[in-house]
Amino acid sequence: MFIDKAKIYIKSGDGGNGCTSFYTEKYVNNGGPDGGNGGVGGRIGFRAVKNKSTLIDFKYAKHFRAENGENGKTRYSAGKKGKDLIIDVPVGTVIRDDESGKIIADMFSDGMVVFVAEGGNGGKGNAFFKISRRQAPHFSQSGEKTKEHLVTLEIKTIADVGLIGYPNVGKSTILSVISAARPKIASYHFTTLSPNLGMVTAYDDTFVVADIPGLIDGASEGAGLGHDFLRHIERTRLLVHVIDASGSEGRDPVADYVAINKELTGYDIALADKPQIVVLNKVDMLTDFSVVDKIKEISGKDVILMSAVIHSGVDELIKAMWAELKKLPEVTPLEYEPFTFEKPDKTSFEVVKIEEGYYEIFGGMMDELARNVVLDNYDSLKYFQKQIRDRGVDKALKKAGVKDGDTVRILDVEFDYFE
Ligand SMILES: Nc1nc2c(ncn2[C@@H]2O[C@H](COP(=O)(O)OP(=O)(O)O)[C@@H](O)[C@H]2O)c(=O)[nH]1
Ligand SMILES: [Mg+2]
Repeated sequence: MFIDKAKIYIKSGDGGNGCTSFYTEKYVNNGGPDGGNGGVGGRIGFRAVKNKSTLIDFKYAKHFRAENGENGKTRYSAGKKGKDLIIDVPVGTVIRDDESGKIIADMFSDGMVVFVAEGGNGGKGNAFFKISRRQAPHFSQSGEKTKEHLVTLEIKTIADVGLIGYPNVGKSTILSVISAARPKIASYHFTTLSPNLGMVTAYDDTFVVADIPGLIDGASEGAGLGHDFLRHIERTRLLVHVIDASGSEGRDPVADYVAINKELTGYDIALADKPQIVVLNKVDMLTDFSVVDKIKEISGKDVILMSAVIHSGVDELIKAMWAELKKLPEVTPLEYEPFTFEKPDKTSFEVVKIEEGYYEIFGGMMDELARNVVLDNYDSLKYFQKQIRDRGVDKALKKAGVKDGDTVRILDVEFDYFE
C-alpha cells in the first residue's frame, strides 16, 4: 500500500539525573561530594533515503523515542549520553509541527540528516554544588524532562518532469519506454496508485520523470484520488500532458485536455503555469487526424505524436523534455523559517485556587525548581524558599488571596502558608 501522509509522535531523551554521593575509602571518613552529572538525552533526527518511497512504516509505529541520558555515578563519573534516534523517511518528505503547521524540515536530498529535537540536559551531581560555605551538599539536580511532539510527515515527490493525464492514456507505458522504470501497466483505471520515478538519459544528462496517478474529473475538489496526488507534481519543473488521441473508451481528446488543465488551475494556479509538453499518445489507433490540429490550436503549441506500444515518438519526446529542462531552473527545497520546538518557559508560573484555603502553583518555573530541589534536604529547602520569595511567587500568592494557614501545593508537596 502506498501512504504519503502520516502523523507520528517524537520524543527526545530525558537528561539523566545528577548523583548524590560522597567519596568513601578505607580509613577516609567524610570524603567530599563526588556525585557525577547526568548524561544529556538522545536527539531525534530524520534521514532522507531514496530506497524508500512510502510512509507505510508509520501507519502502525507511531511513537519514536530517543534514549534517555544515563544518571550520574559516584567518583565524579558522568552518565553516558542517550543514543540519538534517526528516523528514515523517503526523499521529498516534508516534516511539519502538527500544532502550528510550521515546516520543521524538507528532506530534500538523499542522505541528508536533520535533527529536530534536542535531548534534555543532564542534572548536575552534588560534586558540582560544593562551595566554600557548603562543603557537603546532600543534593543533586534532576535531569531535564523533554516533551513529546506530534509531527506530520508528507511526501512531496521531487522530480524534473511529471506525467499527467487521465487514467489509461498511457502514462505508465510511456515511462517504461523512456526509462528503466517498470511501472504497472494495465487497461483498467488507477493502475498507478503511487508515483513511479524513472531516470531518463538524454545525451550526457539524466533527469527524473514521475508517473503520477491518473487525474479524474473533480480531482481538485477532492473527488477520488486525484486531489491528493496533485501534490506530487508541485515539485516538478515540467509537465508532460498525455492525451489518448485515439479517443478509445469513448474519450474526447480535446475535452480531456481542457478538463485536465482546469483541474490544475483548480488545485493551484502555479501548477497550471508550469510549462507543458503535450503528447498525443496511441496514434497507432488514430483514424481521424483532425484531432491533431484541434489540440494544436487549443494549446497554442506543437504536439508530439506518439505510440508508446510501438515505440514511435519516443526519441522526440526525450529530446523535447531535455531541451525544455535546459531552460528551466532546478527544483529547490521549500523555503521556511528555522524551527525549534518551544521549550517550557522556565520563568513562568501560575497560581490556581483549587478550593477555599487550597492553592496550587503550576508552570515551567515550578518544573525547573523541582529539578533543583530535594525537599527533605535542609540546604535544598532553604534554597527553594529563597527562590519562591525572590521570583515573586510570594506576591502572586498574596494577590490570589492566600491567607495564613492555607495550604499551597507545589508539585508533589503541600505547604502550610505563613507570611
Ligand atoms: N494502442 C495503444 N495502446 C496503448 C498505448 N500506450 C498505452 N497503451 C495501452 O493503454 C492501456 C493503459 O496504459 P497505461 O500506461 O497503464 O496508462 P496510464 O493509466 O495512463 O498509466 C494499456 O493497456 C496500454 O497497453 C499506445 O501508444 N497505443
Ligand atoms: Mg499508470
